[in-house]
Amino acid sequence: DAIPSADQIRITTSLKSQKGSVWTKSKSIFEFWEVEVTFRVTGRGRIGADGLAIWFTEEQGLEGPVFGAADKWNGVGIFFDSFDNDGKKNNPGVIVVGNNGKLLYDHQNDGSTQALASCQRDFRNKPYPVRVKITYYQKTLTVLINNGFTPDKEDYEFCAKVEDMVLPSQGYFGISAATGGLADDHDVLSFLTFQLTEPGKEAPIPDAEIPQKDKEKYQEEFEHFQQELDKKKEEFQREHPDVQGQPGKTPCAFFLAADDVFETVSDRELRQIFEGQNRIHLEIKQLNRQLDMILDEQRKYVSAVTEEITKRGAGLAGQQGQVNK
Ligand SMILES: [Ca+2]
Ligand SMILES: [Ca+2]
Repeated sequence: DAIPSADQIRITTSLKSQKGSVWTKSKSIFEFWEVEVTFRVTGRGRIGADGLAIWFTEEQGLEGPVFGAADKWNGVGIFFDSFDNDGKKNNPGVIVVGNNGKLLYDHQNDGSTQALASCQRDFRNKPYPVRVKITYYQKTLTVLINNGFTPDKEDYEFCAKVEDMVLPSQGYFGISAATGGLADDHDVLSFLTFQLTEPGKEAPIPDAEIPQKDKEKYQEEFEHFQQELDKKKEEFQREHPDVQGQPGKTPCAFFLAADDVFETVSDRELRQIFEGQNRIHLEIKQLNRQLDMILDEQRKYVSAVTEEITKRGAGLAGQQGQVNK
């Protein structure tokens, strides 16, 4: 049910029990690769669902129960799991799950026993889009995240690393998302794939002049339908006239309605906190840089002084030698 628009693709709208996915049209033959994905997960609730997944799989995924895509995939899924199914208070979180086509995803436990690596990050409702950089190089899969606190595109933090990971040599990249009883908007702003080549090795493409990162910007033409969204929303509203506006009858609707009352104020406060944190973050970075410079200066000074002392020591020893004669 992915819905494309000019600058982003809405994988799911914030309606209950939605699924959507988008896949590359052609198989990637890159031995080593990197993907950079920019997305937003937004919802009115303090808790959202279900989450978003980035895939590299042998076949294009069909619709299914694993964050909108099919189970028993062959390849790897990087899951941005919003909802804490097992109640261990470790969501939203990011987990990496590999599959040889036989494993059934353990949704009820947030895949905790199947995770090859994970990190706990709250990627929902951030002032800037969340950026993820996933690198697969010489059997090592690395996940870096810019958590959407800063607009700095290169401000990545380490999230997870899986070594000795064997992935299909060819496959499709994809992104999928799903909502559950609670519902977030899952919007993808960009999805870029790069080929990585070993230093000194030719890229396996006949033409020369292949930069180390071969910019293969994949912008699928999503010719589907903005109108479908409106139609669906209208249908949903017709079928559930009580959800909008009034306090609802189900716990979920009530939760959303209750949140609505405070939305503007808390949103503004949140934004102010985010901006404050961002400034602090930048200040600390600046201080760090200055400290590094000072330490470097000090090192130079200390070594100059040490040199001088050594020289003088040598001179003194020489004088003493003369005196002794
Ligand atoms: Ca979950
Ligand atoms: Ca959990």
